[in-house]
Parts: sequence; C-alpha cells; structure tokens
Amino acid sequence: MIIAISGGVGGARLCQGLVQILSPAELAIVVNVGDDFEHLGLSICPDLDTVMYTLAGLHNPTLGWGRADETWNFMQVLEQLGGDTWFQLGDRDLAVHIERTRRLAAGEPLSSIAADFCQRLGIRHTIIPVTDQRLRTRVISRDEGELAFQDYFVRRRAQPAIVALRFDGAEQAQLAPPLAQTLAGNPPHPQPQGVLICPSNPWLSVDPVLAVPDFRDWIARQRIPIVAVSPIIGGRAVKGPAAKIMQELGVGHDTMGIVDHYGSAVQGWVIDRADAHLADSIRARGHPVAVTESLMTDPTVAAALAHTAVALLRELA
Ligand code: FO1
Repeated sequence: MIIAISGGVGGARLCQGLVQILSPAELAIVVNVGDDFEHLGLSICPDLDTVMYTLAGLHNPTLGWGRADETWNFMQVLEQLGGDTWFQLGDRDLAVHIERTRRLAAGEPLSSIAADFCQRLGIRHTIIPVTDQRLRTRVISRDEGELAFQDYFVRRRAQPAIVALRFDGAEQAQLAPPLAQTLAGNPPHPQPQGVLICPSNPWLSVDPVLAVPDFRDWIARQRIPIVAVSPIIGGRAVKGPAAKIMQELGVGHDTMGIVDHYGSAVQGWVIDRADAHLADSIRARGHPVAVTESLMTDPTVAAALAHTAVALLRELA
C-alpha cells in the first residue's frame, strides 16, 4: 500500500497516473484540507474536489480545477444580484458544494462524504481528507496582515508577499478515521510500504497535511521510504505560485529549495530532465534521484511519472 499526499492541480495529475498503475488495494490518496473554506454559505473543499474530478475524468483540463462541460448560469445571476463572484462556482460544481454542505451540517464526517461521492462517481480508489476537523491554511503577508487561503490565492491572485504560513487547527486535528486505519495497516488493510509526496506546493499543499500531529508522528516513526516528485521544473512552478513563494520565503526557487525544505524526511527524489544538472547535488545529500519527464501534459506521461516514482519507492523499501 502506497500513501500518496496530494494537493492542488499537480498532485491531482500525478494521482491520475498512480491510479493507472496501482490497484485500489495498493494506493490511498491523502488530500490537503487547508484550502477549504466557507463561501456564500457553502463548505468548499477545492483539493478534494480537484482529485475527485480528475480521477472521475470530469475535471476541466485547462483550468485544472472545477469540471469540464461546465455552465455558469448561477454565477451570471449572482453577478446581477451584486453577489461575491471572485470565486467561480460552475453549475455542476455547485451541486457538490450544496450537497456536501448539507451533509456536513447534518453531522456526517468529511471523509465519509468524500468516500460516498467517489463511489457515486465511479472512482474505485481511496481518497481521504487528512482530517475531518477544521484545518485552515492562513497566509501571513508582508503588507496586508493575515489572509485566509482562498482570499490570498484566488481573490488576490497570490500577489501579496508571504512572510509565513500557519495551519489553524492543525495541532488539534485528528487523522480522519479511514486514514488512521490505513496507516495502522490493521487487517484487512494492507501494510503501508511507502509514502509518495505528489508534485504539489510543499508550503501550501503538503505542509498542512504533515502538520496533523498523528500523521507527522506516524511518518517519523515509520521506517518506510518517502519519495517526493519535485513540483518545480527548471526553476519554475508548473502551475501556481510555488517559485514566487520560495523567493519571498528566501529559500531560492529551484528544485534544491524544495529538496532542502523536506530535508531528511524525504529519502528519494524524482526530478525533471530540465533539472538533471542538480541530480549529483541531491545525491550528495544522500538521496537517490530518478530523472524523467515530469511535465504531465497527458495521462500517459502521468502514468510514466507515477511508474518512475513507485519504482524508486520500491527500490528504497
Ligand atoms: N481557482 C482560481 O484561481 N479561481 C477560481 O475561481 C477558482 C474556483 C474554484 C472552485 C472550486 C474548486 O474546487 C477550486 C477552485 N479554484 C479556483 C482552485 C482552487 O483555489 C485551488 O485549486 C486550490 O485551492 C489550490 O490548490
């Protein structure tokens, strides 16, 4: 059983590769919830939905988030009514938010709702939010104080300079029950053999997951290997503000900055051919490195990248 940690669009894309080469019994996808927020009275879980839509083949390939074949009648009328339209909610996407909000209000745990939605969308693989409790990424900006994540990321288009991040609620957050069972590996759950950190933004998408104490402790206790796929190619993020954030945090903006961020927590690295010149520096830090095509332009590349990452994990196991 491989535990994949995913957030954002890059993470979802690698998950699309992973599900092509691993069976549901061999993979569990743990998703970031730090981007979740309440908006227009709705509980919105972008990273869960992005992975769910991607694995269901319903995702919008150009935007990376939201659904394909979407219509925007709700947003058009909301605009006419003077409502908040900075966060775009498509008509089909809206049904997910409305039904999830209803079930959460009725007391159903987020992980249970996620499992049911996936089952209804024909997804056989397991997608689990890291916690069912409230955990929210807060962005401490240089000039505008503390911002809620989606305010920073979408409304302000990631323009404010970041000086720090904090994960509100992380210290009190418990592992979502299905995740606790998966990590424990109690029969019938197979033993976890490795952790794969997807090419998500380490600061925004992975750190909130690792901030959950029981997950962090589990990882620290395990002797199982951890492999990460760099989200930076040739010093640039494929999508999103990772490189900009790295510069604002003063950690450089190339793959070495990512390697240093995870330090010894990650044993093996998968990097892009454009960064092959960095392979020796990474190996000098004691990390095996696989160099491959990591720009997932289509599901075939995603499957090949997944294969390379899983092979490295298995080599280290
Ligand atoms: N990102 C945007 O840049 N603009 C949007 O209007 C937007 C709407 C949206 C709706 C549903 C959803 O699941 C995701 C959405 N996202 C939007 C992306 C979202 O902000 C990011 O995917 C994650 O929060 C960061 O990984």
